Amino acid sequence: MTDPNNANLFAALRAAFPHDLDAIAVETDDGLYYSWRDLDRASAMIANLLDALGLAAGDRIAVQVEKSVEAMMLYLATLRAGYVFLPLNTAYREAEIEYFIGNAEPAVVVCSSANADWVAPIATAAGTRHVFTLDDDRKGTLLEVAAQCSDQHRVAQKTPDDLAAILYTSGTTGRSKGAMLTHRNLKSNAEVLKDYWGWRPGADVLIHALPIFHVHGLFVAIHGALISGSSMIWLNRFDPKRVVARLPDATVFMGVPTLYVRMLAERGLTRDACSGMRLFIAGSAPLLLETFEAWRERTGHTILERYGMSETAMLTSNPYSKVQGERRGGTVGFPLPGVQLRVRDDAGEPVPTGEIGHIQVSGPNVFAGYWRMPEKTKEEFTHDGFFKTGDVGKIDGLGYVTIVGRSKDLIISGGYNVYPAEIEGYINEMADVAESALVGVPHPDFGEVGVAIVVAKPGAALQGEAIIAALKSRLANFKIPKQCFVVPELPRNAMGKVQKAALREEHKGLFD
Ligand code: MLC
Ligand code: AMP
Repeated sequence: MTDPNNANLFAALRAAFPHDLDAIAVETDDGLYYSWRDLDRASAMIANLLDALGLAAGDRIAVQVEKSVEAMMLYLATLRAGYVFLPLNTAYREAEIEYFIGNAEPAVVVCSSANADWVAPIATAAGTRHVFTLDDDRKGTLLEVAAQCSDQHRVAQKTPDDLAAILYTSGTTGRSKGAMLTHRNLKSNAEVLKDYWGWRPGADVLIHALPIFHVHGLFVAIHGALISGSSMIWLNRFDPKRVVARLPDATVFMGVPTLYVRMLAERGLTRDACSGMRLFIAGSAPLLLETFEAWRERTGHTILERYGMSETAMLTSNPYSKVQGERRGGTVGFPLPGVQLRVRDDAGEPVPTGEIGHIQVSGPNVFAGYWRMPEKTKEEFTHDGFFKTGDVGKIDGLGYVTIVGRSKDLIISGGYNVYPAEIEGYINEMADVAESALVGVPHPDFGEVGVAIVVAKPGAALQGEAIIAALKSRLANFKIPKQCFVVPELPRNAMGKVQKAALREEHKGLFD
């Protein structure tokens, strides 16, 4: 039933479903079971619903819903029907959603029924023709309408260059940009990781505890399990106790470093609990060496750290098998097969082995450009076609890549990106504010968090708490600075540029 000449990622995922379609594909932590046949039928029904809307090729399906297996089915259905999936963080508020929907002009918006009263008007104003709801309790208009549709659906024919998804990311600077990912990008990465991480068709069980609106939970985790015909234990929310309790039933776990830090605080995390586990994978933010070592000490397992980004999916990985080398804490391993990764200096020239420079990459996984931003796209690629990641790092003599920092002004907090310019923009708009700076400082739980330093207009009285309260009504919760200080002036260098390094240094011990 699947056509090997179809580049549609769904065709590759579907082809890997086990022969026994009645076997369990997903078990939710609250006791629901979904078979492979359920995934096939439900994705067919939702795909038929999308097809019946008379959408054009390339139309975007924007989705801001709580995590659920049905939300994953909507993703699979979008691929299957050949449209472009546009996932949105559930924490985003009105101004953020207005920007994404206005920019992407989706034909369909799917939101939770709790948010429909404000999301639907934003969508309608942007020209979206169809708004559905989908909740995490298997309710909502999307499923009501899909229930009327056939459960037979022919997978849409796609070329490798057709778009499969758009992920909004701030890239290296400025306002959020939609990274356009093709079926080739996603499929090639899924196939490479299947081999590299030794996925065992039908035999692995992944604990899926990440959100499904970013690369890590949506692509790396879901594709990894499905393309190897492996089942998942599904948690709608990360809960360290529940993950630890389910380890004996699983073989693979993936998480951002915060998840590992929180699991280490659980007494139930023991060698015994992990004895059936094959692989722990970490990424999306730097894994501290102390977490890497504490994990090995406690569980006997060495975490495999890998590195990627929205524009490229996965780029590097520590080795899975000993034959390839050891897993080195503090490094992100080797470029994956098919990925070219190089380090260049400010002038774009190669740097000697072991020296620090800008990381540039190319390969079948590297995105097709930023949505409707050809100029920005051009700026982010070198003349010979390498993407400038905005990460700063080095490659040692054995080929291990280490990320040492970022040239992009980005804070990664608990695995979510926070762009200082965006938050500063909101603070600077406040009536009594003259200027502000947001810097990232170390945090024991989130790795790094934002701290705002604000200067009041002459004569104005400002309170840090009031600034934080005002931001809370407008921005996603993870972007809210954890502290806000009002100061007489910001430190500047001779050129008049705010010295963020000095501010970071001053506040680095805030959360010790
Ligand atoms: C929640 N909070 C955060 C936060 N998450 N603050 C800073 N950074 C974060 N990441 C704050 C909320 O604002 C709130 O504050 C309080 O914590 C409780 O909120 P919550 O929603 O109940 O938090 P919790 O469920 O504990 O979430 C923490 C988390 C979550 C670590 C489980 O952030 C998470 O799932 N992170 C994973 C992100 C991810 O998947 N990244 C992959 C990106 S892909 P208050 O003050 O309101 O109480 C990528 C590419 C690649 O980068 O390489 O993979
Ligand atoms: P995003 O834009 O959300 O896709 O975030 C991608 C960024 O996360 C990368 O450019 C890196 O800065 C960072 N990142 C991802 N994985 C790692 C890692 N293992 N170590 C350090 N930084 C990482």
